[in-house]
Amino acid sequence: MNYRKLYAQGLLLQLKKRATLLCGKKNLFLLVLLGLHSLASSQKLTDQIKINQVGYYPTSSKIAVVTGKVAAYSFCVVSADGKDTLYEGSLGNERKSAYSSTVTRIADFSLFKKTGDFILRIQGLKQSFPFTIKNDVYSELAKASLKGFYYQRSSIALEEKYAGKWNRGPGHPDAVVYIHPSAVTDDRPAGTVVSSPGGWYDAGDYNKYIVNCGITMSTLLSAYEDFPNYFDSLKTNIPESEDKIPDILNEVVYNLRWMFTMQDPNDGGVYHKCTNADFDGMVMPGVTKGPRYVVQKSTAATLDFAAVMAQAARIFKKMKSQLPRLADSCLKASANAWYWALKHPSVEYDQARLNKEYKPAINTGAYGDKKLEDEWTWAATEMFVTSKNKMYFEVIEQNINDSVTLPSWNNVRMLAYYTMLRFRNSMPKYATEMVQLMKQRLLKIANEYLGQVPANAFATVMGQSKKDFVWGSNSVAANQGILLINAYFLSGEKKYVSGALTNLHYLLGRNATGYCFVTGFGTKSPMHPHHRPSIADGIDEPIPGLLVGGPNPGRQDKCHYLFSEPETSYLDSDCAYASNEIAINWNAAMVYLVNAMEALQFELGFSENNSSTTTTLNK
Ligand code: 9MR
Repeated sequence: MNYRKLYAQGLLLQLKKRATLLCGKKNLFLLVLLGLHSLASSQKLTDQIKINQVGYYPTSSKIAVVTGKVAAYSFCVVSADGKDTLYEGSLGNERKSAYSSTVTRIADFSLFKKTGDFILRIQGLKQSFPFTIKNDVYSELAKASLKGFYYQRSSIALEEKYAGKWNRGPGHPDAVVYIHPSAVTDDRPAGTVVSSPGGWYDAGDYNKYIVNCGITMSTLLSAYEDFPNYFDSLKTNIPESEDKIPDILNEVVYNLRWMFTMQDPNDGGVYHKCTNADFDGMVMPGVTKGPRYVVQKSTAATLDFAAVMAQAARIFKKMKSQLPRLADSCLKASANAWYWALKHPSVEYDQARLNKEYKPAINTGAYGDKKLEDEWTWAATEMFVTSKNKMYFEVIEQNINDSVTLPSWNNVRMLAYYTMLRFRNSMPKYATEMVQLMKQRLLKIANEYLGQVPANAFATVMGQSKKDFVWGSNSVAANQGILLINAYFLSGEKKYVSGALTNLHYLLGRNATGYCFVTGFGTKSPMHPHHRPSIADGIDEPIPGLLVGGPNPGRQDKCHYLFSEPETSYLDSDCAYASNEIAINWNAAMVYLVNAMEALQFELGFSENNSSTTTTLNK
């Protein structure tokens, strides 16, 4: 989608429909008064009306947020051709946003249930970006976010029939990977060569990191465990789409097979990452041919690996005819990793320290983590649920009093909660108390989120705390949504999914920047993500389906930002890796959130089977 082109198209379209001023009503008196000049300028699009640029389900809540001072008291929903005003509503009172100087007024058109393509109009402003109301409104986005992982595949060529105009050659075959001096053992001395092909590139860079695969794989596998029927029929046009395995799992297997190569078969320990010494330049995969290394094993990587393998084992156990040995291999790899971790309970990957000791220095992403209690709990949980072995339960119990918060790549305790609670009805008696405790804690967080929505200037769960605006803040929004969906599983209460939906709306445009944060979707969408293939492929549009990092007042990239407040410190420039990179862990959270909505829309009454005939309430 080309932002500028759409603006121009909007202008043209609207010039044709010039008898449609003031919320689209044919008002001849006003037409005469305003004349052509003001007509043209008033008909362009504005991002001052923050709207979900993809759209809304017919019977779900529908909110847009107007930012800046506006004199009007009302707003209108108008047909996309500008002809018909279909709904009029009042703007809410002015609110002051907590983490920027933005002032907002809410336009709530939840009662408008007609399906089709629409715009919003507010007197004195240009018109909003267009949006759609229909069943399955996020279905393309849901598929594209998963397809985003296909575009991240390393080592293989992306063929045109799957990748369209973003087809490309292979890159980083990783058939020859050196054991970095930091990783040398007796069995694998200096100069040893191993093979570590496949897997996904982590982000805008071309390296592959085990720790970040932890939360990423878990989020995708959990999406499958939570919505198996939905995902069983979801196709994303990838090379494996014709096989008998759901595409989400086909995609997961592509990375899982790489993860196996990262385990040292001699001792079960897992290398922290497979990497260049330095980040590649802004070139296509395959252009650089520098040496690749696996670096020191770490306890965090090994425990994350153990957790993922244990979760994968119980899922692939049910697919023995399609993937005969995979589940057994996962289980074995998981146990071997666990035993390595027991012998090496706190080996940190401290890149700065290693660089003082070993050459070449490694300067790619560190994903260093000092606090490992959460990794222990998570690995033990996945292994407990898969094996039912009480030994793992006892490890979970050891840290049960530690606090639990929203998950991120280095904070994985909540992933353990999701898994324990998913299987709460098949737990042994001795786990009852623990399950209750986990349930209470998760619901407490969910209730706090919901409690603060009314006070939020954008009426979202996202942005209630300044801490939400970290590097990768958009994944905070998506992960809050996932937590709320888990609260729904526990309680059966729709309000939690409605809360999650506020954050999907945030990600798709109802936020202080006015951006729809997924490439290829919305009118005002990132065009210049910090993503090497998108920069180097010579194609104007970035690779689609990728969630950018989002506002991050830290601005560690030192690029020239136009705005610096927490909610607005986002820059659509390929320089801006601190707010405009893409990453597999962020995309996985998007995959979960948007696909969960598609899976739940009818059960929750956000969509109805006959909603296309629903008429509006006030017209
Ligand atoms: O997502 C990571 C973020 O939490 C850290 O603050 C940041 C700096 O260490 O690194 C981010 O991860 C990057 C990784 O190190 C390398 N690949 C790109 C990742 C996304 O920016």
